[in-house]
Amino acid sequence: MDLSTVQQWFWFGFVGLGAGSLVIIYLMDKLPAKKRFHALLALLITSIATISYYALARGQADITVAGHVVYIGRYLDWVFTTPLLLLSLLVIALPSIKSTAESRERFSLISTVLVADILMIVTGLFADLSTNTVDKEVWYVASCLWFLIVLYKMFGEVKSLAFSHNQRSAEVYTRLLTFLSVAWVCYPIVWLLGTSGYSVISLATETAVYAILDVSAKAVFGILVVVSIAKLHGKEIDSSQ
Ligand code: RET
Repeated sequence: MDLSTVQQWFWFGFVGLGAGSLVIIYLMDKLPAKKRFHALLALLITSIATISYYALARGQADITVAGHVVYIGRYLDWVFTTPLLLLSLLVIALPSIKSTAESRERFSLISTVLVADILMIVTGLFADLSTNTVDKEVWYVASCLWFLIVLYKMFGEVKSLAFSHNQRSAEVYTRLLTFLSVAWVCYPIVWLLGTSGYSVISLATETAVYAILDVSAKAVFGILVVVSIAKLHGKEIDSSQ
């Protein structure tokens, strides 16, 4: 079988995310039963991405619009996995609810972040589907604005609420959020430089960078979440059993 470079990178993503899922399954056991949902959430994210990479590699997740190939599978993946990634951080930041008022505040904060994130992906898809520059730029800017709202809320309100609850989990939250943000900021840049934007980089380079980013932002990130939770709850991963 003769694979193109693009296809090879799709398979790299598939293998990387699949392997990440297996590592998360292995680590899940090491968490106290009440904390396993963190690992389940991480596993759900890597599983969705593994499926998406399989479809991309098999050529089942792209459509051609006015001669331009849109990898629709990416957006389908992101529209589920990016809210779940944010949720995995939000449940670390805001673990306990002490009053009804707090629970309402928490609900509206979580919904704002998740809705803004979903709109970021949907408007990004519209940018990719646009056949003229004006539409493309308007949708792109809209998507970036939603992205800024997500970052603003996560670094602002969520972070300060986290510190008002529990210092140790707030520190874990901040560390994971910093890792996540560094990876996430690269996506709109790759998008703009790649075939969806100004085609400054080749499709092969774009696919390679996305694959490396996806493996880092989902598999490596998921493993970091599980290890951090294990440490936070006093169960050393390597000393158990
Ligand atoms: C797009 C294009 C339009 C502008 C912006 C974007 C942001 C995408 C992001 C994606 C994150 C994806 C992750 C995937 C899983 O690992 C849609 C590329 C702002 C932030 C983390």
